[in-house]
Amino acid sequence: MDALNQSETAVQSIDAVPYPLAFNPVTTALLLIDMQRDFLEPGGFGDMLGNDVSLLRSTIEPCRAVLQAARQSAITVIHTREGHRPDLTDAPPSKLARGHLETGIGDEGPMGRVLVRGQPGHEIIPELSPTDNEPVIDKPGKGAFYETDLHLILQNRHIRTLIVCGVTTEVCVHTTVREANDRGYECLVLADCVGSYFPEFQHVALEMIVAQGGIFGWVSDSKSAISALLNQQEQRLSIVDCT
Ligand code: TIU
Repeated sequence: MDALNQSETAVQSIDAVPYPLAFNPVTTALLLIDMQRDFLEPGGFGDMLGNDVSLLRSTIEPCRAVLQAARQSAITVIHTREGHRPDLTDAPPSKLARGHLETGIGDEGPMGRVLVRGQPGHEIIPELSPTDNEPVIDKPGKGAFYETDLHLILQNRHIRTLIVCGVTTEVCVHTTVREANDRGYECLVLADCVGSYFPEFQHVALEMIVAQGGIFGWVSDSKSAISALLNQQEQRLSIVDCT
């Protein structure tokens, strides 16, 4: 049975707001957005923008648990990283200039050159290191679809549903969810797996996703997602046992 035929038959449900989301593990991917040292560790880009990075670190453990469940249930896992070529030719001058930062994008910081590919700060945090079979999308913008091959990869895998985790909620997570929504994907954002430097933005950004009957998608949490992923995995295994 191919992926598309299976998608018509193996639908599961996950508790979510504004209503349960039907999903098929075969056509579902976990998308981990920008869980990089530059955003989550002291001395990175987030820190240099004047933010308290500890506000994002509460997402690490729930993300790790969801990642483990996704791997166990064999759904597609994709990571993204925001950053630029070492010569910064893919960074808009407006982005480089913004903020009048003392140490900005491309400058030398405590974790190497800020938001530059190949530098220590650009790496995904060790707690969530990708495995060799998990694509890593390097993106120059806030949205994961902008000037990347994410859409192509998702189309080739027949992905329809995205379970979205990462940072920051109102910046790269929101931009990506909006891009995905316009491309026809169903997005489920896990509230405890996305983080903002601004608690009030975290709250409002999640409200914005589910307003008007789910204008951009669904919001749930790590516990519900893990339970749904592992439940479907158990069901699939029991079907295999019976054959
Ligand atoms: N500054 C901020 O909140 N976020 C970013 O610059 N990038 C991401 O959100 N990944």
